[in-house]
Amino acid sequence: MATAPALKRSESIADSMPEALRQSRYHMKKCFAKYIEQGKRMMKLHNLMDELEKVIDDPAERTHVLEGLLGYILCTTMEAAVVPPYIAFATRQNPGFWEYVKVNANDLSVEGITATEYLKFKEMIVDESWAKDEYALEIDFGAVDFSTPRLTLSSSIGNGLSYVSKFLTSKLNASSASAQCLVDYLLTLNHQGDKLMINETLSTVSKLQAALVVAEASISSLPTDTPYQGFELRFKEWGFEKGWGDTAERVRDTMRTLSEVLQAPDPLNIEKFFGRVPTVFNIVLFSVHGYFGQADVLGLPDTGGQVVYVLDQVVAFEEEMLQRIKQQGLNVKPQILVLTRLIPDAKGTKCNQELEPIKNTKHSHILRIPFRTEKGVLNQWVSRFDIYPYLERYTQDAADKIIELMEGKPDLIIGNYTDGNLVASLMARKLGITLGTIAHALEKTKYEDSDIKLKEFDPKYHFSCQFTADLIAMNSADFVITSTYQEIAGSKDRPGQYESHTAFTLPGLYRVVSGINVFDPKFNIAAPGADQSVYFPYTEKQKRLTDFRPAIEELLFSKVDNDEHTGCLEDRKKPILFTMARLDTVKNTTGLVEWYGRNKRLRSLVNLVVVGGSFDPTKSKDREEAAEIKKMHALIEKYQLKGQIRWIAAQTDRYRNSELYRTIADSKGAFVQPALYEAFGLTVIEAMNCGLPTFATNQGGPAEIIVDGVSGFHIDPNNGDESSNKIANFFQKCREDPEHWNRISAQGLKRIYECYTWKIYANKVLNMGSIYTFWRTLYKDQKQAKQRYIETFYNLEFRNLVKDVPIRKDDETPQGQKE
Ligand code: UDP
Ligand code: LCN
Repeated sequence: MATAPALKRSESIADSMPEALRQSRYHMKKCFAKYIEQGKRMMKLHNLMDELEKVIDDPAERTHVLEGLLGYILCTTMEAAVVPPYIAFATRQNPGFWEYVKVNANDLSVEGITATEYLKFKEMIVDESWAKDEYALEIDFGAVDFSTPRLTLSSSIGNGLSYVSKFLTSKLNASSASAQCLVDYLLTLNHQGDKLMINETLSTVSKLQAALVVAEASISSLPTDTPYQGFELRFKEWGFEKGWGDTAERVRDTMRTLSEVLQAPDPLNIEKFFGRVPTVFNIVLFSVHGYFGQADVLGLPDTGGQVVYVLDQVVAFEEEMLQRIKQQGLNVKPQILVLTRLIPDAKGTKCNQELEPIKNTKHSHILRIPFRTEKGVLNQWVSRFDIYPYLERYTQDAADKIIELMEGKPDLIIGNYTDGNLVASLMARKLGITLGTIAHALEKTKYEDSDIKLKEFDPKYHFSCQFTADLIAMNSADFVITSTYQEIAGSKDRPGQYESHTAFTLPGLYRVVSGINVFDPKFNIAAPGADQSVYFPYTEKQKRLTDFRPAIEELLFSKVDNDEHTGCLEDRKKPILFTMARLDTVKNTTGLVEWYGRNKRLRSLVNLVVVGGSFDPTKSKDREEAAEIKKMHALIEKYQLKGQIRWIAAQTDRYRNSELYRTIADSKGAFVQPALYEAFGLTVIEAMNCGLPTFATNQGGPAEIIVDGVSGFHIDPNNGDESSNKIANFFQKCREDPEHWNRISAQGLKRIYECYTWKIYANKVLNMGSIYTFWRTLYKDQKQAKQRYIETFYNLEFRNLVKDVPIRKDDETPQGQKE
């Protein structure tokens, strides 16, 4: 199939399909007759291929068809809606580029159709009368979003920041009015009322340009390290305020950069200048659901990598902000608040405490605000799927408290996940502040056909609320932070999480014909890191946390079974294959155990250590976890793994965990992340930071983190034998050439230092905060129009949907947990 010819860029599927069908008309007639045989239904690529195989039983003939144009067209098909006599195909030749065609199975005639028409086909399968309703609600964000520039290449998606600098360049070059916008913008800068950069004396481009020349000349006679205070008064007379730099050298450099921008704008200077404009001093981050705390929360429902990510993010932001504030010659205390939910019934955690300082920071806090209803404060945790009825009131309560604590409005609001993003967007609108959103993982792509199966999913997951909230947040956002490219636009064969919101339908509710545009320059990839003071290489002997050694020795090798570990490792000399994750189905930990069980060669080479969950299914609060626990016990039994596997219950101490990764590295072992799908995968970078060679799923973010065969390895979670052999080959090769292990370990670390550190992340995101705050002022009118559309959608749709989500009564068993 790989040899099938690609279409030329200019050729559409609709144009080429008739020819493709003609090439093997006889087989195609049979094949399309087969497709429609079962009546209305959705088909995926593998269904289309299976049926094709049944119809063309001669392998040579089949290969001929698949290597032709038709094979290529089928390979670009993401799904097909069968409504006899038609089959409507949703095709995608490249990330972000979709085309829809319908084929009549009787005469094989082909016609290009619009997204709307395609969605109607899908609706016909589940709700014919709605599909035929001429007045069915259509959501079209594209219609109110026509003037902002767009990228055109799939390969540019996710590089928003650098394209915004380019677009700004042409905008500033094009008209003097835009340059005046920049001056007007600089005039608005202040910190708690104190002006920054310039004052009204420099109210026009020409005045500013002239003053910059004078100031630069006067500065050049000063020693480079002269503090700003040494010439502050003179500068003020000319119209300059603080914020240009802490020393003569820095001030001169910033001024020169602005002069260059005003003279002949270029993207590099624009990015550099905005990296220095003092815009962001106070940040509010929202991570509303779950147990958000600094200790004892991992493993509780809805609490995973997001908590780790947000806490590390705060430390990185604060460090970067302190450095920038100092370098710009300011004496300002930055403040960061992480807003979450206060849970009175906190199960021994600190989640019932209102304000908690964040460790390793000077000025950052967790602020917890309870969920309130007409009946008062809600005491217990609620699942993220049931959280929607509380969010509007929460936003109001949170806004009041934030303004009180910060003594004013924040400069930047960042949301996390659907609930945090919705609250963040409501608050950003209310306060008129720049908004960034982060999704970690959008729920929509996790469940097959989650749009048209709305009726099936909604009672349990309230996807109608979730998808509506996601659309509101992603369209309100000034910039979207993602961890990987695939999160936005997927890969060649798989649509991205955001991309899947471009066109979809919720039959009976609304049809989205333009939900989001992944070519919008608001999309940015800024991958997180792992805290390098915790996750450092196993070779840094003097830093090793040796106090944990006895506990880790016990954890890995003691011969007893207890609540913390079960199974034992008889041959201590073997390297250890290690995995650690929440015991969810999607993490596929049991899959790894099964691969290991089946692969004798791998078993002879290494021991297996698994961290996750607990051992008694009856004590687990989560239905999915309970099933995984049972499955794990069954696999250990089935493959007689005792003696070769150590199963350790979920661990909460990140310091001890880091030493565990390093101990595994001491054994010349490896880490495996075998998830069926992983949005990003913090454990992958934790392991790599510790110098542990890593095998990670090729489904999702880890495929981008690791360069296969260089800085680690990709494994296919859907092909266990191939994956376990790949791992076995690695260990076999390490036996023959111990340097092989060292090379992969060193390359893994190199990859991390180049691309996956919190320092890189914080620098990028703060630059976004600065540049998009200016960018949004240039498109004020359009933004306002779009905001009105969003408000209508929120009021008429979201608020109504929320009414169907039951308000939780305290002491009720929450959904998502065991009955
Ligand atoms: N983790 C942990 N103990 C466990 C399992 C996981 O401390 O028993 C941590 C792990 O070190 C990582 C986070 O939880 O920091 C999981 O993040 P990841 O992105 O891998 O997955 P998520 O749980 O967010 O889906
Ligand atoms: C949520 C996930 O599912 C993971 O893949 C991410 O690594 C984590 O959040 C942090 O972003």
